[in-house]
Amino acid sequence: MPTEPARLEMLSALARKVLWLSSWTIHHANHIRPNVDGLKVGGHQASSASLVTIMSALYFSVLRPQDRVAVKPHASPVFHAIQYLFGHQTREKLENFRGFKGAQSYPSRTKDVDDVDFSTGSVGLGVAQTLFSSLVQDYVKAHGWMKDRSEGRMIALVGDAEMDEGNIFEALLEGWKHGLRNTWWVVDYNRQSLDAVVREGLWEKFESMFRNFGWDVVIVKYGRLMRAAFAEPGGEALKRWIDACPNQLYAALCFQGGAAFRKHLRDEIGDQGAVSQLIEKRSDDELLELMSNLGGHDMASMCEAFEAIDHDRPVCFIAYTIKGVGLPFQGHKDNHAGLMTVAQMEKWRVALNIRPGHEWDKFEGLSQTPAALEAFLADAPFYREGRRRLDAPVIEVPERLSFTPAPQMSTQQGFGLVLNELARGDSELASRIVTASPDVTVSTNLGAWVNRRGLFARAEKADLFRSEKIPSTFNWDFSPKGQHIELGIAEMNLFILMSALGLSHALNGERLLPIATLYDPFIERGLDALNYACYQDARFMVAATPSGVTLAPEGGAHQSIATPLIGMAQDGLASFEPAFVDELAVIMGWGFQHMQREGGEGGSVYLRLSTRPIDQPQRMMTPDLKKAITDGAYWMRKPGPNAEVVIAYTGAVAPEAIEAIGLLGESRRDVGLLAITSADRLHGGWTAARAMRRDRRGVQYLSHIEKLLAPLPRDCGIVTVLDGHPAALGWLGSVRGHRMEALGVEHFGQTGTIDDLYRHNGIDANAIIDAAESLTAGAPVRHRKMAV
Ligand SMILES: Cc1ncc(C[n+]2csc(CCOP(=O)(O)OP(=O)(O)O)c2C)c(N)n1
Ligand SMILES: [Mg+2]
Repeated sequence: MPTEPARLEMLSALARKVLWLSSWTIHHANHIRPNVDGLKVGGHQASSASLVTIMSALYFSVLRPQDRVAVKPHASPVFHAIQYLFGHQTREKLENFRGFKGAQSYPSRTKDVDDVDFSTGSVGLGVAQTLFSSLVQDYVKAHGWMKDRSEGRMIALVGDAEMDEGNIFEALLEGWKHGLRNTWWVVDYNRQSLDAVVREGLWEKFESMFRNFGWDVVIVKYGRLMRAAFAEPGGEALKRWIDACPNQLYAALCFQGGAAFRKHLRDEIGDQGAVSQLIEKRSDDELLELMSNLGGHDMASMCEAFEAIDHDRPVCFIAYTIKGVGLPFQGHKDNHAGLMTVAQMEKWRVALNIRPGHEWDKFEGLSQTPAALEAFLADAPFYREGRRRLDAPVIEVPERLSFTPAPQMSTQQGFGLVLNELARGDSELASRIVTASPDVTVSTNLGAWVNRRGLFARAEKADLFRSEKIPSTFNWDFSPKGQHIELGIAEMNLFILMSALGLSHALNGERLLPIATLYDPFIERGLDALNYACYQDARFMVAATPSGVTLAPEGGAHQSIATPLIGMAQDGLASFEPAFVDELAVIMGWGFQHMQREGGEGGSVYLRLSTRPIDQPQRMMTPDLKKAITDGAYWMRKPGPNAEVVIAYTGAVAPEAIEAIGLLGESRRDVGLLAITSADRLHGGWTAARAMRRDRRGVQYLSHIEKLLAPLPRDCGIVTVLDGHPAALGWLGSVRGHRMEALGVEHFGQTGTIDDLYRHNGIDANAIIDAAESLTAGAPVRHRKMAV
């Protein structure tokens, strides 16, 4: 049903207001707010303008409360202006756009106050997030948790140059495999990127690609004025000219205006009677209005396109637009950072009937009455049900996660065992866990969990090997009740899926506890997506294994060095590298709670695990030990009062550290062994304690690591060792001013046995002893064996 004229009129008026308010926001930040550092706020005005009509159509009319939207980063001022009209954004924050605690440059779930569904900023990621959020909605529905909620459409407003990002294509493929539904991508086809004009004919490539993946493609090229003109005598010739006009020329003519269009049309179409008349009967202004009436700027065409969708298949709308439309630099190829001058803004203000001093007034200059506009906004379906951000109760985590112990185990094995125990039980926790892996399910030890809990698909699909009775260790049955989502190899998809699953409590009102497994080095492949997921406060657990050079013969190229530093530096991610499985079980239990803590208190969890089987300690897990493990460290062997040296180790090198301690004990006094389960938590605790002491003078708060190191004599040396970059523990000496040597791995790529590689990289027992000797006086220490 076409939107009725009165409604269109209202929507167009609001869109005009949105264009003004978003432009004024940027103008204010550049010309009115005192700007001490002289930096201009570019990159928004032109980019925002092209989406004004489309976003106004969506937010003021088409969207339903259950829909979720990812807005192209540079359309942030448009989003904030729309929210301002709805009363969800404050003038104060708009006046402080891009300032400290002001409205954010790119829509931010965590930093903005105005109901952002998905953060954007790093182009491509928000787009893919909508796709995965739709799969998550299907997951929630298939598990019977949708209750009476309707299915929402996951909508991305996409820049055409944003489509260059490879992760979008990776997501498309994955979406197709999972029978994607309820996803709309609206491509702002302004044929401009940041630097340049987009290649000719790109829309044809998009069209065939999307259709290939089963999407509906809707091309919204011509606005109503254009369509009416095409119906006039000579209109066909005009349409042919428009269709044949190269992107760059069309953009340039939009910038130059009606007279330039007229000249080109005359020169290129020539005198052809009807079409010449069609052109000549319009003034320059009218001609420009006609030629810039592309589909994406025409309220009726956009509403029509959106409202015509009567199915749940994914849809790609390709909406033709002009970058900077309606602004003096529309179409100019340099307009990305373009800003209107004070004089241009002033002229426009007058044209819009906005009185000086009333620039922020919501309805200033519009011909409709404020009451009518208010009523229209209050009636917008999107906010009819009030608050759109949902929540879900905390899922209880058992006091202790159990596993079947063995004298020798690797942490990777332990991870599989803990999950297997959970899978065997019937806890609420286990029912809310969703696992996913990029084609490394079995090789990261998720097999037992998947065998018990099954793979997820909307439709049942039996494991043919099983039904054919061919022996196989793994049961690969798919069903709507399955709890493992099998992904292709693309790690970007893994982390964007984590981002979507990890926001389910806020988006679907149903909490999921997602766990991703992958090989540790490939964290780097998905790093921007991981960072993005953390930035929007999605909650998940990553088990990365194998890691380091400890994976030894498996492949030099797969050895990870930087990941301990990534784990420390990544905001919103608590990182752990336990050596023993009892530690891992404690950390996982803590992790499931951490994933559910509110706001800044909680976050996601990264477990850097190993395939190296090592002797497991036989010990009681006391509450103190538990706490120390999750705080990041404990004394495996307490140093005596006259300690000359202590060894601090992390992860799989525990046997080397233990061996070195034994040999050192023969000639060095009171040596201690510090087990570090989380360099990240230790360092974070230390930073927080310093900040607390600085902010509240007199408070004698000590962090965990300060307390642990406090008893060490001043001249005691510290040797740190891990299978990763030495800098991860290299800060330990500065906690209390101890001399130290940091051992770790700085080069990768060599295969060999663990012994070969530990020796080669200087993280074996001998290297630890050498380092301890260099920090202490005394007789030479007996080495493990002579280096060969
Ligand atoms: C991953 C990433 N790389 C680079 C950028 C910088 N950047 C911001 S917008 C943009 C291009 C914008 O082109 P398009 O998507 O067509 O949007 P438009 O400005 O035309 O609306 C670039 C390169 C970014 N935000 N994210
Ligand atoms: Mg563009």
